[in-house]
Amino acid sequence: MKFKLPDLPYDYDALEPHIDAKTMHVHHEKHHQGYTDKLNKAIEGTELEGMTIEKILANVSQHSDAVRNNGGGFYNHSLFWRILSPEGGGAPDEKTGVSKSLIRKFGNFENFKKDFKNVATSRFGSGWAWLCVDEPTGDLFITSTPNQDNPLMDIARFQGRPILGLDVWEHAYYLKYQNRRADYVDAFFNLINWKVVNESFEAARKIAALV
Ligand code: MN3
Repeated sequence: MKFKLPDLPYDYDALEPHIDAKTMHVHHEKHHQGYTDKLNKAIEGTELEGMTIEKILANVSQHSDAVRNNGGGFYNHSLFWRILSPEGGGAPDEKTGVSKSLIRKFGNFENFKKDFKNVATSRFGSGWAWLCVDEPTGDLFITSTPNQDNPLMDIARFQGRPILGLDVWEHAYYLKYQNRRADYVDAFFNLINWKVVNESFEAARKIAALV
């Protein structure tokens, strides 16, 4: 059983003008496909074959750099495509759990955006910004990771279950935004599918056995 590149849940040009079609093609068909293929190659014939990606990442300190980098790349991009939508943006429905939890943690939605943007723009070099559910408290927190690491990994400084992630590698924005990462982060806020993020939030809370 091999890992498979997931289809995008929308067309390549659907996120225009915020993320351009050319970037989406290269990012999905070249970068994400590359991580997927290299992950499959790295686990071929090992005890990791057939294991879930979450389980592999949870013990990633015991595996090779190829598994860490490509397993992270496979997981991170799979999450990233799902939380974007051409109908996304704005704030989450106030009645949803994720909205209530965001407001409890950050005071209001604008404060959350400010903190997330700050973390995303200050990550040096390549990496990701995350909104995560802490296990076992169930609280939300923002963090960032270098390269293709993520908070599910046992080597992450701050561990939790990611429910929202932003790719801040230059390959994610350079064609359209060049060095203007902050503008790309602003554009990202117009695309967030809060319905999907809330579903992940509720699932993470269940995993933490808090509901
Ligand atoms: Mn990427």
